[in-house]
Amino acid sequence: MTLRLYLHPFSSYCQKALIALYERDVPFEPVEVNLGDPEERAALAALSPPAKFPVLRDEARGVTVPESSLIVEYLDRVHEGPPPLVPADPDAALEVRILDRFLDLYLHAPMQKAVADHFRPEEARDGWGVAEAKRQIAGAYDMLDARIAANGGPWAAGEAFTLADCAAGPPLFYSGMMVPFEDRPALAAYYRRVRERPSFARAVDEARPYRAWFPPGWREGWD
Ligand SMILES: N[C@@H](CCC(=O)N[C@@H](CS)C(=O)NCC(=O)O)C(=O)O
Repeated sequence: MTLRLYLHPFSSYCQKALIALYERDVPFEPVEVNLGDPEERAALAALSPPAKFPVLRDEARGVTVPESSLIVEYLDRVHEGPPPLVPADPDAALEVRILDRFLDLYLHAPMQKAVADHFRPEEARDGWGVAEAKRQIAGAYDMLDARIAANGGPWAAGEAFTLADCAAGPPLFYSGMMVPFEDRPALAAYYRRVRERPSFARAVDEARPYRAWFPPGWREGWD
C-alpha cells in the first residue's frame, strides 16, 4: 500500500481527510495513533513535528503531507478518477477555500477548545474561554447559514460536494451538541444532507466505538 494515513477515527480533522479518501475511493492503509503513548507520539512527531493528526505518507513518492486541507488537495492531484474536491475553476476553488479556512478557523478551532476543556481536571477548566468559544461557534453558524443559502446548495459551495463539505461535517457533528444550530434553516438542512452522505456516515460509524469517551449527556444527541 503506497498511501498511509496516520489518524484516530474519533478525531474530527482525521474525519475530514477520511471523507476525501472515501469520496474519491482512494486505497490507503489507516494507521491508528494513540497520542497517549509516548512512542507513538514520537513516531508521529518524527513525521510531522506538531504531532497532530491526520498525516498522510505517500511512500511511493517519498512525500509526507500534514494538515487536513493539504491532504485533500494532494489527493486531488495524485489520485486520478472521481472529480476533484477543489474545483479546477479558480473562482469556484476560491469559494471552496474560503469556506474551508472559515470552517477550520472559526468553527473547528473553537469547537476543539470547548470539547478539550471538558477533559481537563476540574481545577484547570477555563469557563471564560469556553463561553468565548461558544460565542464564536454561534457566529460561525450565522455566517455559514447565510453563505450556504447564498450559494444555493445542496452543498456548502453550491452544486458540487467539495473540500468545504469535508471540512463542515465533522466539526458540526461535535459543535451541535454544545451549541445547537436547528434555528438556522439553511445550515440545519445542509447538515442533514452531509450527515447522510455515505463518506461522512462511514467516518461517523467508524468512530462509534469511541463514543464512550464522552459523558452520557453529550452522547445523547448523536445518531
Ligand atoms: N490544522 C490541523 C489540525 C489537526 C488537529 O488539531 N488534530 C487534532 C485531532 S482533531 C490533534 O491531533 N490533537 C492532538 C493534540 O493536539 O495533541 C489539520 O487541519 O489537520
